[in-house]
Amino acid sequence: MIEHLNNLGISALAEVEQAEDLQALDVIRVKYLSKKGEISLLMGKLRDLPQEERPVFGQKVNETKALVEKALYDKKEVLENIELLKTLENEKIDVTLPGYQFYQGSIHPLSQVIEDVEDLFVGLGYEVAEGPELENDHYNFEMMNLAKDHPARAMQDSFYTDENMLLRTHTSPVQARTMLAKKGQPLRIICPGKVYRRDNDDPTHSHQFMQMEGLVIEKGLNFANLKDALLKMARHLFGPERGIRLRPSYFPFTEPSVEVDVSYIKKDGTIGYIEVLGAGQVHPNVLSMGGYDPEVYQGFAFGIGIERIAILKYNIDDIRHFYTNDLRFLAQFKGVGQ
Ligand code: FA5
Repeated sequence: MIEHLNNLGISALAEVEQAEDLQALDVIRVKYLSKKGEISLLMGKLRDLPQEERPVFGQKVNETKALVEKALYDKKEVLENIELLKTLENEKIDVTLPGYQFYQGSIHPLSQVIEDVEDLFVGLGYEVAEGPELENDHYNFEMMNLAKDHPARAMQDSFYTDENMLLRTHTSPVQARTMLAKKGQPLRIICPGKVYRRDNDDPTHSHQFMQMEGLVIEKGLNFANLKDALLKMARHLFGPERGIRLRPSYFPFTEPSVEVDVSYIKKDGTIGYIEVLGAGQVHPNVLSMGGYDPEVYQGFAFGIGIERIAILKYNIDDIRHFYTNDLRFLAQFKGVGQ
């Protein structure tokens, strides 16, 4: 029996020695040391031995078990190290390979125009003001000298949510809100934001577009101050070579009123003009409703169509390109004005 035990020990150690991976090692452990393993089973044979031989044999079995366990433990450590090295080798990072390319976004062309115009006017002492897009009829029309039944309301077909609330048709209601907030103090503001009209979409019109309102109220302002501000803006945006045309126009909230067109080269090479803003001297009624005495204060105001500016600046043939978020279109504005 002792000899059989010795043989088992020898073959177990030899198998451990030859094992090539952790799986093979586990098979050996089960074969010899598990409950039904060959060495463990020898313990069950103790009772077949004479009484006096049992302690010696029992001790021998335990010693053999311990030897095999130790060999398994040592070999496991060796194999684990080999596997770790293999993994490290396989996952080695080649720092010389080119890195992943990250797509770099760009500022939307409309935001670029807004930032550009804001920069100019903030430099001229204007503050940036904002107002809600869902606006009260009172601010959008009435405070702008457009009473409920005023025919000029038809110039701005509107989206009403109920009798009094509508999506603002222009940024002009921010004029009224700011005048009331300033409580008769002189002011210079610009107000960028989205506006909405029931216009049919075409290459130069959209039902949702962006405007930037400007309003200055001070003592002693006249039409020349308005013209000066508009020319500064046109030259800042388009350079001295672009032509500007001021056309007499009509808005209920300004008197006199003008529309400003900027020149562009048409596809056939001739010069065309595109309307980019409406402007004028603030109507005395609007000043009074806003809390200013028209005998003391004068004002001028303008409302710029941001898309129209971007169309001219970047030579875009259809306003709808700005809203479709086609990356091929937007990627062209990377680095422009940034
Ligand atoms: C107004 O909205 C006036 N509130 C502007 C104003 C402000 C005048 C202060 C006087 C004093 P108008 O409807 O013309 O005016 O629009 C102003 C600009 O918005 C136009 O010149 C044009 O550039 C742009 N615009 C108007 N409708 C559309 C549209 N459907 N799509 C894109 N841009 C438009």
